Amino acid sequence: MASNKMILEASAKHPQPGTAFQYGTAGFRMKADLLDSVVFRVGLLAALRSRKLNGQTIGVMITASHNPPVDNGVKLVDPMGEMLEGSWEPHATLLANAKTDQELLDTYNWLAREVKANTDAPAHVIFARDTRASGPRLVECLTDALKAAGAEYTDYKILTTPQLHYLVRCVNTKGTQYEYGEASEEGYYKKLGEAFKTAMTHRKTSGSVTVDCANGVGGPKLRELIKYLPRGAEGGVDIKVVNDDVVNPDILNSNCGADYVKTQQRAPPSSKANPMDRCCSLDGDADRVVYYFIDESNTFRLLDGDRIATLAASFIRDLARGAGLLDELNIGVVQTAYANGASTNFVTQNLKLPVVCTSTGVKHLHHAAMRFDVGVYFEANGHGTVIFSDRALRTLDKYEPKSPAQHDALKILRALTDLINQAVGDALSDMLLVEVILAHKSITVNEWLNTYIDLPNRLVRVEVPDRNNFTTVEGTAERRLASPAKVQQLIDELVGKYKQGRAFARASGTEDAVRVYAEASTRAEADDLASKVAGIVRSQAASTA
Ligand code: NG1
Ligand code: ZN
Repeated sequence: MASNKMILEASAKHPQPGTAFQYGTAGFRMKADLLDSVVFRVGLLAALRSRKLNGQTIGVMITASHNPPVDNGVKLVDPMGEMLEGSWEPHATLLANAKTDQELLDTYNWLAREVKANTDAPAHVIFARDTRASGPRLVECLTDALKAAGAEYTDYKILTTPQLHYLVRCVNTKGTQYEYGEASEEGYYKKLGEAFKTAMTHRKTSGSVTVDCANGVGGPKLRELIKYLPRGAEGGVDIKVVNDDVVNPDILNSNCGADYVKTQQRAPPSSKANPMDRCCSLDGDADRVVYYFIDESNTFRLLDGDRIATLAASFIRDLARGAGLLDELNIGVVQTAYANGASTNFVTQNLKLPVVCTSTGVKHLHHAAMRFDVGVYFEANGHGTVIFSDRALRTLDKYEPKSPAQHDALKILRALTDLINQAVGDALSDMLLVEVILAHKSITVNEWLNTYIDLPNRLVRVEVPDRNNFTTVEGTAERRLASPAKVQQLIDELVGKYKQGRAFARASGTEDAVRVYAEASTRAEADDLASKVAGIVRSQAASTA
């Protein structure tokens, strides 16, 4: 039973450090030593959220993903394994910013009344953390809150972010017609392993795949997953695990991992890959993956989230056609404005599938993907998944194939619904998906790359006095600025001068900066456009400061 006194006493152990916090795209994320009070308060909110949702289980993940080892973060997972509902993000911010223990308690009780949650009703919370050194301390902050709030909880120790999302969904669907899987870490490996085996029937991968695990939680978890997968010789895959040192927490995400590879446009310096070797990198909590290789002229070649999305969309479309279901299933791709224009053209013109563009942040993509029967969504940085609607699952379930070829295609499609994490983008699951597709299409990474040619592009980070001065026009998926006045007009005039030019600027949701993206028909033009738009942003930011 929760009591005001218990909350006050527990809160006194975790005072607010006088910092202003905001629950953003990635939850709360910053230097770990500032996070004790934040994690404590997130614990209170998790209990409240569970109570509001009739005692359904809420997840709390402690991780800072691709950020440096000194950082940490915390985010909430809703009952079906999706991100916290947007309307609750301000509640998290409000609790995190209460200055004193008494103000926190008052805010908590006010919030409970506001959302109509009975603070004495049962509450269930499960949580996990990545491999960061600050994790155990933050877990104590969390459990202090859960005890004080009278919530029942289970500590799943160290997991990847997508594994926790999987568990939340399993727990909440147990015993229903939507039962997602066995609610245990082993259940996760078994589900992926079996689906992979089925999807690989009569296929084999060529060579091996080297997986850089960013020295994060993905390393030990991938090693575990491998035990459930057939090897290459058995019609499976040979996986070489590298950068999987989690004993020394200081090397997490350091010179390796998906974020390094994507932003530096190069393989980790430690890479021993030979030309044409298939490689991929996970990020620190294993919810992102990007592929790459070194080509025969020793040039680094990246296959990012856009490439995974186009590969998956093309494969699923072919399977749906093969099964005789192309007209039954509404398949679509969801991207953000950062997706390379060539990938968008490939999907609409070659695959003849619809593309929807949303604001940055996977929750927006996930939401838009839910409007399709099969929604493929990826951010260029490698975070994404493919979700199947209930209608799609029912269609696949009851369909009677009319030929052996239809039977085979249907079998693979059904296996994909289990292989692909339906709750959230999952690097381990996405990596197996890519391996399955490359094996089915019998293509190399080079052939995958040559499906279409990317437009040269450049992403620039511009530091400004106040990024909040940069607001976007509603309904444009952050592709047009509403303020500062005139800035969009200046960008438009400039873009018109470049062949295949496209550029936009928006305030980052995770850093104190404005990001400028530009693409054009040549490298020189893309670079020039990006630097000129950055110049406009800088001068407009200065004149409004
Ligand atoms: P911001 O800082 O809002 O651009 C970045 C990434 C997003 C997303 C979030 C959360 C880019 C251009 N932006 O958002 O894709 O992943 O971080 O981590 O990569
Ligand atoms: Zn991540």
